[in-house]
Amino acid sequence: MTTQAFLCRDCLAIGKIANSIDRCPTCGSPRVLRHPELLKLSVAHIDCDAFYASVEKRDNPELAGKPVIIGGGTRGVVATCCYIARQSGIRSAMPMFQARKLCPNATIIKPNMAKYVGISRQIRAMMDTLTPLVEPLSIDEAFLDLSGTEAVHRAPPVLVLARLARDIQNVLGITVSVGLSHNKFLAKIASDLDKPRGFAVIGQAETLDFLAPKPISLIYGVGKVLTETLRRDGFVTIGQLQQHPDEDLMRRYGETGARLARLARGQDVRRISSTREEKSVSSETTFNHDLSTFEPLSTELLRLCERLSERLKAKKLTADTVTLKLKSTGFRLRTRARHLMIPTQLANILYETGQQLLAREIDGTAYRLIGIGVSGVHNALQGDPSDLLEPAIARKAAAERAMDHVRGRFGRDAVVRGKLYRPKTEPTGPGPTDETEGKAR
Ligand code: TTP
Ligand code: MG
Repeated sequence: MTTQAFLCRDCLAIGKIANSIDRCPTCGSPRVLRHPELLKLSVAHIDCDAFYASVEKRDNPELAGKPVIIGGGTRGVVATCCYIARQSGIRSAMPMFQARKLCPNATIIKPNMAKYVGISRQIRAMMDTLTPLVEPLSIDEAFLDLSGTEAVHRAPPVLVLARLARDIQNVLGITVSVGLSHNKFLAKIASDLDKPRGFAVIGQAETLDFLAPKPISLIYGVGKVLTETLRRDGFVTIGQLQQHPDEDLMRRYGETGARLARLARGQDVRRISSTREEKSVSSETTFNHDLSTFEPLSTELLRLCERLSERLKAKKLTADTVTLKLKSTGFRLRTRARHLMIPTQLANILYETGQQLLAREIDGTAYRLIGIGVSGVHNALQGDPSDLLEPAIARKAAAERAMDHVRGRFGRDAVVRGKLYRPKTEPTGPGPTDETEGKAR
């Protein structure tokens, strides 16, 4: 009779169990985790289940057992929906009219961001008591590194995590799913395997076999463009990448190819870095004359994005959230933010994102100030210069770094983008430029 390490997610009993038994020997619960590496793994990803919807259901017991959609705010799309509503095919980002058609009896609730942020902070506080290495990824998910904490907790990471999931449910009334593995890439994949109220483990030994049949789009940073390029070249599953010589992947796709080769084998060296002191960096400028049309505002925006990018590069930082700030002549402030899939330090990406946000704010309002800022700032020293992951971005990154190189040697004005070129005698320029750094929240 062979035995395996087990943990009961209900009564938290831990020990060895015969392979033939699938219930907890202490409490009889079927919610038992078994895995040969269960007591060794220490990198986790935790993600709340149907986050906004779970919070609303918690706060209104009449909604239990009913389909609930959160959305219909300013953008007219679904933010999320509960798992019951998902059975009708509703998904995040779907237009509300389509969601209503799919599930006419769903209760629709407008998002209450202040409430969700409050709960997110409470979850974060609970995580912070377990390890200093908590890295939030978004409002409802975070990585935790519990390596070396066993002596403090007198319990292996798997037990600490199961207890955390149980406590979050008991104290805050919402459920989370946990992924436990040996690196970030796999922990994040694992947390999605068993949702909702899940707990999935991916060990070292099964990493290759686990990844082999999966689509390449499972690899983080592999977006639509890269998936299509790889598909045209005959790569559809991660296994096909595993089988392919690394040198050839590198020859075809450069640095991206080297990353694909490593990630296809489940190798990910990124560390979990706490962003407890989450910083924001921003640049803003006040105009001498109010501006209301896209072109001149966009020119100022480009100048600010270049400055901001310069500072991020100098400090070896990347950021995953871009915020545009506009102040009207009546001193009304508008801020619009966008989360990036791939953190960046590139002026080009900051500018593209800023322009998209700006375009929506051109409605005849006269502005006296424009600013661009980033938050979700990470150290780019170790881990990924993530802008290399997508070939389309990698090309922009290469062009921008070439420009930086020339500027580094011959001074900032050695290369001036056409849009920013201005004869020295030009009478109207921007007013003072303010650059700030501070806490994001
Ligand atoms: P997710 O974790 O992607 O989704 P979820 O928590 O609702 O569901 P799951 O169980 O699959 O994890 O996002 C967290 C929250 O972010 C989500 O509750 C609502 C918000 N959100 C949006 O507002 N728009 C979006 O397009 C997505 C994907 C999420
Ligand atoms: Mg979630």
